[in-house]
Amino acid sequence: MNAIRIAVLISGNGSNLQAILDACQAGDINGEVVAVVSNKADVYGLTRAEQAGVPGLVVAPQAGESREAYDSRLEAELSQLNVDLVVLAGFMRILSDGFVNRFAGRMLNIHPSLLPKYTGLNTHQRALEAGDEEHGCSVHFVTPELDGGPVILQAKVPVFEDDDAEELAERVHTQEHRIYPLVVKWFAQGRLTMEGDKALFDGEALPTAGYASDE
Ligand code: NHR
Ligand code: GAR
Repeated sequence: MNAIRIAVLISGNGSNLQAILDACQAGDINGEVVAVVSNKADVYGLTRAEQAGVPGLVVAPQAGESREAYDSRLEAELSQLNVDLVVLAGFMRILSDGFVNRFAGRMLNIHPSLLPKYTGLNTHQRALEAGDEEHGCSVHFVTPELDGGPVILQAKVPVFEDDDAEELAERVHTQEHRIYPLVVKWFAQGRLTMEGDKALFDGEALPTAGYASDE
C-alpha cells in the first residue's frame, strides 16, 4: 500500500504530533505528515513541524466568524492537501457536523480519559475528584458527538493517592505517545475502518472499551 497523507491538527505543545512524526520518520508508520494545522499562532507544535521539515499553517478564527465558516476554511485547506487521514492531537476546537462528516472514518482523536468516562475538558482533575483508581487515554474515530465516536484503543494508568492533576496528566501523556502512533500505523496499513458506530480492526468489531481493554 502507498504511504498515506496525514494532516495533524493541534492547538498547543504538540507532543503527540512529535510521537507521530517520529514514528513516520522511523518507518513504523507507512505515512507522511503533509501538514500541521494549528488554530493558534505561536504554539510549540508549529516549531516541531518546522524542525521536522513539515509545512505548518495557522488557521485562526476571525472575529465574529461562525463555527461553520471557520470549519469550511479548515476543510478547504485540508482538501487542497489531499489528505487520507486527519489526526486531532490536542486540537481544542469542537468541529461542526459538516466537517466531521466530510472526513468520516478518516479522522482520529486522542482523548485524555478512559471513554466513555469524562468527555470534554479537565479530565485529569475530574478523575482525581471522583477518587478513581485508574485513568488513561483513548484513541477514537471522530463523529459529530463530542468524544463519542467509536473507541479504537485505550491505555490505562494507575492513580496514586498523592497524585495531583499534573502528575497524573504526565503519566497519561506517556501512554498517549505509545498508543497514538500505533493506531495511526494500523490505519496506514488499512486495518482500521469505521462502520456505523463501530470501529473495525481487520474487519472485526472492536469492543466498546477499545482493543486493549481487559474488561
Ligand atoms: N469535534 C467533534 N465533532 N467530535 C469530537 O469528538 C471532537 C471534536 C473536536 C475536538 C477533541 C476533544 C477532546 O479530546 C475533539 C473531539 C475541545 C473541546 C472544547 O470544549 C472539547 C473536546 C475536545 C476538544 N472546546 C471548546 C470549544 O468551544 C474550547 C475550549 C478551549 O479553547 O479551551 O470549541 O477533548
Ligand atoms: C493531550 O493530552 C490530549 O489527550 C489532550 O491534550 C493534550 C495535548 O498534548 N487533548 C485534549 O484535551 C483535547 N481536548 P500535546 O499537544 O502535547 O499533544
